[in-house]
Amino acid sequence: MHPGLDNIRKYISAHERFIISTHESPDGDGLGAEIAFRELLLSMGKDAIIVNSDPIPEKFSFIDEVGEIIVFSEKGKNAIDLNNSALFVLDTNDVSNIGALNQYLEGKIRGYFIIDHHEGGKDKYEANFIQVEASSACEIVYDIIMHFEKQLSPKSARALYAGIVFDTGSFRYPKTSPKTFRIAAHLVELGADPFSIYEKIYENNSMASFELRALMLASMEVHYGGRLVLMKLTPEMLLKSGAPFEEGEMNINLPLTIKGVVASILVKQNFDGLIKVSMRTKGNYDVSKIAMANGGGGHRNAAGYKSSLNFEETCRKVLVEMGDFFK
Ligand SMILES: [Mn+2]
Repeated sequence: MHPGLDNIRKYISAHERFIISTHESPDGDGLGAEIAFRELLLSMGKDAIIVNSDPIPEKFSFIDEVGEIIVFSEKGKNAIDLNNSALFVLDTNDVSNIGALNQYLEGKIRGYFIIDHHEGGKDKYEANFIQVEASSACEIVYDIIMHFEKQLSPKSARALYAGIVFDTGSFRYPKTSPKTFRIAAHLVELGADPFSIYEKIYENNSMASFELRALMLASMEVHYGGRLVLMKLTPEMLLKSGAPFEEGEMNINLPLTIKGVVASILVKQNFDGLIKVSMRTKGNYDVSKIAMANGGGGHRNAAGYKSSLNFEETCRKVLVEMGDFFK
């Protein structure tokens, strides 16, 4: 049995009223986990509300079927009962990642408990429920619900399935395990429809986001014998396409689908003028070191930093920095 199960049992029995939250820019996994987890707490006779600092991105709005997720704001504040409330943090191991809500709750609540599957923050493993082998926070929440022998409604089954599909890239990413498929099978039995959820997540792009993608692909430069691709995302492209910056950022993963490409660089600028570099690699190319040397951060295969140079200088500099990998 995972020690997190005992931790969570104690935490739930010590409190009556809970606030559930997830990281800023919430994704399918965090949102799906919140919906099913709230149902669990309610079924145990507890009071529980979901409050996020950021609104639900349009593409994930289908997960909140009955509109139970509160967005933190002046209005949202009134819905939060701070008396004896305790916080659950889902899909991030750092409470500050839940955004403005965290600052508001600081010093006012009884404590927080993390349910997460990200690496790092090892000091938190003992007191929370952190399982880095899990494909998703939804997988952990499923385990918790089964452990307490509670029912999963079709609504929660759909929410958890959507989260797992999103966080595993449709059952492709490395943490997808036989267990992930067993859980998915059970969720389908309970009411999740794989085709309809796939359509909602992957066949729901706006025309504007496609136009932005076309502009970004047209900016593509191939370097180091086809091993590295650099793309640009500029305010001009955002204006021309009408798509939001966040949708452009996601295109960084596209070049890694090209045979032989092991590194994708995106130099990006939003309307605020700030220039940022994002780096993604496959295999043993540690870009976190380049990010840290420039005052940024990240992981071995995904990292970034803010640049103080102009746009073109930033592109040249990161190419030189990446060049060390391809000597
Ligand atoms: Mn996740």
